[in-house]
Amino acid sequence: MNIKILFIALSFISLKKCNSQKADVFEETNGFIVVEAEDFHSQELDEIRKWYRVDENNTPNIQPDIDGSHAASASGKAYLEILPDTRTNHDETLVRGENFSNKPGKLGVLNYKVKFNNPGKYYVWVRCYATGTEDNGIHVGLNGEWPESGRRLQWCKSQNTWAWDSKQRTKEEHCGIPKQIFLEIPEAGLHTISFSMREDGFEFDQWIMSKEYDISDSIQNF
Ligand SMILES: [Ca+2]
Ligand SMILES: [Ca+2]
Ligand SMILES: [Ca+2]
Repeated sequence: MNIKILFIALSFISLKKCNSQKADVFEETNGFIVVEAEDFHSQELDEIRKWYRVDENNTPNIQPDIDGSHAASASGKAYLEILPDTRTNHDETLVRGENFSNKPGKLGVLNYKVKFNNPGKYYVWVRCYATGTEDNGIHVGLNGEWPESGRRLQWCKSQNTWAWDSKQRTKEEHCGIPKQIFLEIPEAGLHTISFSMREDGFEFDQWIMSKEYDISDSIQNF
């Protein structure tokens, strides 16, 4: 191989690597950060339920899964879905530790690395696509811990479309209470933000952490 061909080959390899590599560490600025769900750093506890990437060229063939791809209308034309989805409605059997986990950090844990410049309290928002009442819950945690304020994110309205929300399901209010989903970042520097399954079939497009609860001015597709 002459030098010129070698150089072209190496350029192609490095370009390809660059194109396929996602940011390993995200950075918060001005009290705000938005991250694509599909750009996670790592996944754990995925033997029973696992997050699969769905995009315009790829729909995972994991059954059961009653609905089709929603990639065309997702941010970045890609999202994650936790499959299989064995409980799509109230009449199907709830199996704790399998298709449901009210406890956070037990099934399908996604990790994201974030460099925070401004410590303090951040509200967590998630963009999800819910088709029923049994695929619309998730948990969020920080540095391997799962505080009460990160448990049971819930969507009720806006079914069958992508929707941003930040509400916590409680015994009294099944549709969730605003301003109760937040994480306290203790100090500036690198932290791990994690999400874990509450209900299988959850479709996860993006997430936001924001010091202001109202994010409507910050994003276009709110
Ligand atoms: Ca589905
Ligand atoms: Ca489900
Ligand atoms: Ca996305």
